[in-house]
Order: sequence, then structure tokens, then C-alpha cells
Amino acid sequence: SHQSSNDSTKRQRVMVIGGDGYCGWATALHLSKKGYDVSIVDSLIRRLFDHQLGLNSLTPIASIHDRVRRWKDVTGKDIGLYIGDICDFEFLAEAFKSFEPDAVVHFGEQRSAPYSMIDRSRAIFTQHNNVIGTLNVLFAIKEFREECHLVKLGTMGEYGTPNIDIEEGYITITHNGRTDTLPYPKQASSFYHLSKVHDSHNIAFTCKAWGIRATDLNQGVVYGVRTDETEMHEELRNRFDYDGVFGTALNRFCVQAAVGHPLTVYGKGGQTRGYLDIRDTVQCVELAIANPANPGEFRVFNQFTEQFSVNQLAALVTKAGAKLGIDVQTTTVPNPRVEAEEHYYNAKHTKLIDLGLRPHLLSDSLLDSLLNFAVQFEDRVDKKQIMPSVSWKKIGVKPKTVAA
Ligand code: NAD
Ligand code: USQ
Repeated sequence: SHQSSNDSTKRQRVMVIGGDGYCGWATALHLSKKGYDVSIVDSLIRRLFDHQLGLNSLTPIASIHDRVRRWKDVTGKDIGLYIGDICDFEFLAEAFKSFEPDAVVHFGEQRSAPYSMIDRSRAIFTQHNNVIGTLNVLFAIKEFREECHLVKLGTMGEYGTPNIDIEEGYITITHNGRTDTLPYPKQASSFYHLSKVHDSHNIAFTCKAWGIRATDLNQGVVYGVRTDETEMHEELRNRFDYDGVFGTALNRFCVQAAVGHPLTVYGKGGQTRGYLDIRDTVQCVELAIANPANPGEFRVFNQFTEQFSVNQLAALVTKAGAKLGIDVQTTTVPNPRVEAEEHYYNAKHTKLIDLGLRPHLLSDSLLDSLLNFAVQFEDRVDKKQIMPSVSWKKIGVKPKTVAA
């Protein structure tokens, strides 16, 4: 193969769990391109969620097998494939023993807040899938690869929206004359976001108890679709979610603008979050792997580059639309979620910058190209999937076949 000239004994082996998903696929390709020996672990359950709810990616995406074959054709590089559920410990143990990872990047969770709030069974599924899957990864590291660095995707939503600055993982508090550095308080507001809090606690405990080395990447909302590697062939193209369950704020607004749907601002629109370009997701993960945590260390990075409120995003997309001759309207949708709509927000995010992150900030040109990208696929948009259909308050125990 093209790699025979490399010293394969020196190449770092990285297992990308959730490598068929939005962040995971882009990251797997990026790491492979950079010379890491990459294997993807994925149950493909995300593709099943789409079938079950009647949703689809804006972009047509190739099967994982075709994706990996195409990558080999285009670059000469192999990406290993382990199809299975990490909640099945026997499967995960076999993948660990056969691949022997030096680092595990764990993206493999149910990641939609609305999905976790559809009904009781989805709430339970989300916490079971995420919490047990992560526990299995921790046990696999302890049992088979003690030195392996866990790079775990957390979320900025673990912190909620406190009325003080958000620190990176820890806060130093003086109380009754004594001082300690403690985990930053967690106030998540969906069963999904809470699953990440539970994961963080389990990881922190096993770092202390077993000496595991871990980095929790508290990522903000990701936007964009193209990375250098996914651009190399249409079969390498990434997924792009725009629906009310899996679509995220800025990506949704670009698709809404492209098809002439008013931008769906939930409630007052003052909800502020950290955001980052998917090209920075792959860069951050690489930086975390290249600079591993020490044994026993539970490191937390806030992984985002800029803060925006929903109203600010709507204004930016409206302006970008005008440049393309699209008259973008905005509508206020009664908020289906329970969250603060006007609040203080100032979250630190310096640790990845200190490691060398060079952010792709949200620019006019990026927004133009994202809008153009959405316009290119506008025929594939199912407008019925745009309005939110999951209510935080209406969740009940009755199973729902469709989100509506
Ligand atoms: P995604 O749904 O596109 O991908 C997740 C992948 O994990 C899917 O391919 C799915 O099949 C797989 N998976 C889920 N459960 C699994 C299991 N038990 N065993 C094996 N594979 C499993 O999600 P994404 O947007 O790529 O997000 C990836 C990670 O990043 C998630 O942990 C998410 O919480 C986190 N994150 C995402 C965003 C964002 O804006 N997309 C922001 C912050 C954090
Ligand atoms: N929002 C709107 N209109 C929309 C969509 C969203 O006003 O059409 C609002 C939401 O009410 C919320 C904010 O925008 O206040 C962000 O919502 P989102 O759906 O873009 O993001 P969220 O549910 O928080 O989840 C996404 C990913 C999740 C990740 C998280 C990072 O799906 O996996 O963990 O972003 S963070 O928000 O930092 O916790």
C-alpha cells in the first residue's frame, strides 16, 4: 500500500467511535490524512434514527463501506471498520484487542436534545446508550489498554447558563475561609445534555480511581459541512442535518433561508451558546490527541470559538441572504424547550488556543458558501421536517412513532 514507506510501528493508532456521524466522519478522515492509523467504530444507529423518524441528511451520503473504500482509492490510506454497538462489551473488547488503540476519540452517542425529549423510551435510550457506552469504553481502557488516552466529546450545555463566567471544567471557590478547586457546577437542560454530565462524572472518577488519562471536550454547537478531506470526492461528503430533531441552529437557518422558510427563532432568541466551524472540531481533536492528558488526569477543554445568540445568528443569515438576492424572513416560534431566553453568558475557551488552535471564525464568506451549499441541495429539503415538533413539557410515557 501507499503506507508501506511509513514505519507502521510508530504511527499512533486512533479509534474513532461514532466515526460514521457528522463530527466523527470529518475527524476520521482528517486524522487519517495526518498520518494517524485510524479505525472507525460505529453501530450505524444514527442512520436508523433517520429512517425511524422519516428524516434525511440534506446531502446524500454514501454507505460507510463505500466511504472507506473511496478514501482508500483517493488517498491510498486504510481506515479500519468495526461495526457494532459499544454498549455490547464483548464487541468493544474485541475491537480493543484487535486494534490496540493509543487514543480513543468517543463521538458515539445519541446527541440530539429534542430526540431525548420525544418520549420516555427515547429519554431512557439516550441515557442508557450514552452512559453505558462510555462506561464500557472506560472498562475497555482499564482492562486492555491502560495507557490509552480517552478523548471524549462532552458539551458546553453541561454548564447551562449560570449568571457568572463559565470556566473550563473547574472553578476555585473560597467558602467559610477555606479554598478548593472544584468541578464547575453542571445545570444541563435536556435528558441528552444530562447524559453528558453523568459521563463526565464517571470519567472523572475513573481517572482518580484507576489512573485513566482523559480529556473531556465540552464542545459548542458545530456548523458547516465541508472539510478539506470530505471535499475530495462526493462519496466522502458529510451529512448535514436541518430537521427539527437533529438539525442545529446555524445549519438549520442556512437551509431555511435557502428554501424560503422563515428562520425559526425559538422564544425571545436571546439564547446564547458557543459555536465552532467543523474544520475546528477536527483541529481541536487532533490537538487533544497530540498533547495527551497525564495518567490520572481529567482534563476539560471548552471547545468553541465564538458566542452568538439565536437572534444574532438570524441577523447574520438575513444579511448573507440579501447578498445572494434572497429575502430572508424570521418568525418567532413558541419555545418548545425549557431554557433561559435572556441571560448572561461568558464562557472561557483558552486552553485549545494555548495548544495552537487557529480558529476559522464565522465570516461573511463562510456564510455565503454555506448558504450556496444549501441552495445546491434545496430540492432534497423536506419542508415538513423544519418546524420543531418535540416539546420539553409534553414529554410523556406513551411511545411516539413520529416526533409530531
Ligand atoms: P451524529 O449523530 O452525527 O454521530 C454520532 C455517531 O455515533 C453516529 O454515527 C451513531 O451511529 C454513532 N453511535 C451512537 N451510539 C452508538 C453506540 N452505542 N455504539 C456505536 N456507535 C454509536 O452526531 P455528531 O453531531 O457527529 O456528534 C458527535 C459527538 O459530538 C456527540 O457525542 C455529540 O454529543 C458531540 N457534540 C456534537 C455537536 C454538534 O453540534 N453536532 C456539538 C457538541 C458536541
Ligand atoms: N434554536 C432556535 N431555533 C432553532 C434551533 C435551535 O432558536 O431552529 C435554539 C435552541 O432553543 C437553543 C439553541 O438554539 O437555545 C441551540 O440549539 P441547537 O439545537 O442548535 O443545539 P443543542 O440542542 O444545544 O444541541 C447541539 C447538538 C448537541 C451538542 C450541543 C452543544 O445537537 O449534540 O451537545 O449542540 S451545546 O449547545 O453547546 O450544548
